[in-house]
Amino acid sequence: MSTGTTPDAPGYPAEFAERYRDAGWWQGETFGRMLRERALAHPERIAIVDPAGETRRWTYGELDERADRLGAGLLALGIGKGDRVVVQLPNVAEFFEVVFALFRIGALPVFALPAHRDSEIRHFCAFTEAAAYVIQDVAEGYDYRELASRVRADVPGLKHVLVVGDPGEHTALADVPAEPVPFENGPEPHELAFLQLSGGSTGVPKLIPRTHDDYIYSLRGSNEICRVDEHSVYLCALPAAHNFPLSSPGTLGALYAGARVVLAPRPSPDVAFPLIEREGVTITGLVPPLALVWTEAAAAGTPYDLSSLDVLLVGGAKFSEEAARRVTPALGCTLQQVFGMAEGLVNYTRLDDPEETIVTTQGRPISPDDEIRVVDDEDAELPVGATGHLLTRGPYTIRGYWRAPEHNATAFTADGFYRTGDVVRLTESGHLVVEGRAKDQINRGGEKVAAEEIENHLLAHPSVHDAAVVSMPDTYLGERTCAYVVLREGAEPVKSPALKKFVRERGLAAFKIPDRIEFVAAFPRTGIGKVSKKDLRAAIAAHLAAATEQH
Ligand code: OOB
Repeated sequence: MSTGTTPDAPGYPAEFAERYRDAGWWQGETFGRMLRERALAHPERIAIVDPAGETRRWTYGELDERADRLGAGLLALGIGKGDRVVVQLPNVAEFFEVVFALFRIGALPVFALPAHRDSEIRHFCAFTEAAAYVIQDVAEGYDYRELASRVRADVPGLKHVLVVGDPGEHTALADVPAEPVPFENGPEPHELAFLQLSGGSTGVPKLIPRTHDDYIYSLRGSNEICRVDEHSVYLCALPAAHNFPLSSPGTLGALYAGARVVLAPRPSPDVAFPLIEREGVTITGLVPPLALVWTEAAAAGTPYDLSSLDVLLVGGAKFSEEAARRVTPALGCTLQQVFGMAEGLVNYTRLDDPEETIVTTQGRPISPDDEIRVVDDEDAELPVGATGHLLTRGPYTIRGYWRAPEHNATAFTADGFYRTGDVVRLTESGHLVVEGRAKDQINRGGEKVAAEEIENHLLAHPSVHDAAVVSMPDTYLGERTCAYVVLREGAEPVKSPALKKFVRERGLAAFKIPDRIEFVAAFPRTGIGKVSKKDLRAAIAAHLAAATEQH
């Protein structure tokens, strides 16, 4: 039996697929059928609450019908099974209408983030040969219709731009739905459901092919561990398209459980706290910098009643032990650390773990079939307690990126383990502690920046001879980006603000613009002549520490 292998990406070898089915991890579900079953079981129950403007409350029945009607309309536009559709929406109810319509007809959402700009969106549309691109008209003051017009001019294959709100020169999403039709060629459980984005360490973000079977298993597992059931109310405070709020246990986990999803247009306490009180939110997930802001806001005293909140998940970047200890006293809920990745593996501390485990570890895997290896630089397995590279394989971890055979050859071992790029230690209790990172990536409070991607943008400047982007410590975000630049001899000298502006104008997510630029005559080198990023990181860290001491 086929296992999700396509010409575009390797799937699970047959013996593994069989094992995961026999073990009951893969239960032959699809997202389209899952929503239909929930809608039949409890049509009147609220599925989605969108508080922007006049609060909208969509029932399971309504969401199901909308997905059917939009699916029919998309088919009528010529969008069908296997086609890619780049979805770039903020936290609005239509996000779910769109993705479930695509799930139903077997078209693959490509989950862009609202922060992405020309450079990323152009790449996603061109690389995936997208049939359509779905946007909101304007969000947070940014006009996505203009972005779409520019992308369309560059990517002629992109046939449809569908807009939530005022479409301008494009097509209104509201005009697409049609009379429901039977979706005869719907996706099978082992087939792809969507393409998720990797945080990445390469020049452009890689695409992660996830199947219905594997992703739904991660939801079911997450729900059990996070105790999400039909009484839960999940607040989606992070961007809905990201893997963490989507599936850990996230909005899709909540919908799987027949629970309620409340969308926060922004994650700040002034928006989220009143929603927690009004909607009786029981569980939510945040990146560490936001968890700190919430903790401080609650500790300072808030007029809002947060007592419904049972669980706060924190992940996406390392949460410091000191900050972790303050969560429960301030917010009155249980902290659950989550260390996950869009490629698959997700680890959680358990709700009944001892406090020491909750505040000092990043949890343990969802599945008994998640295989964990901690290895040295030569891939030799290390004893429990030693720090090394984390490799993993399992029932919801991909076996290869989409259309990336060369990269796959090094990103995975010959026997299919994914090289996470994370440096970890395994405790006796089987929990993982994240100690660092070997991949060339900066984790800016959960937002991932691939050094090479930014270096390429810097190198496009005529005065730049060489560039090396590294992390620098930051009390709020954990890390920020520092770009070291060597200027071209004899070229027009350029200053930091002008170079940042140059990068910004190339059109990329604001979180990727270097926070700091340092000009140097030459880079430190390693023994074999490579740029020593370790030395650069140490230099900027020392410089910042000295500067703080002087104050
Ligand atoms: C989540 O997914 P991605 O794909 O944006 O980033 C994955 C990477 C990991 O490889 C690791 O480097 C880092 O983010 N990370 C953490 C962490 N959680 C993620 N590093 C330290 N401590 C943690 N708790 O970020 C993601 C996906 C699903 C659930 C949660 C996070």
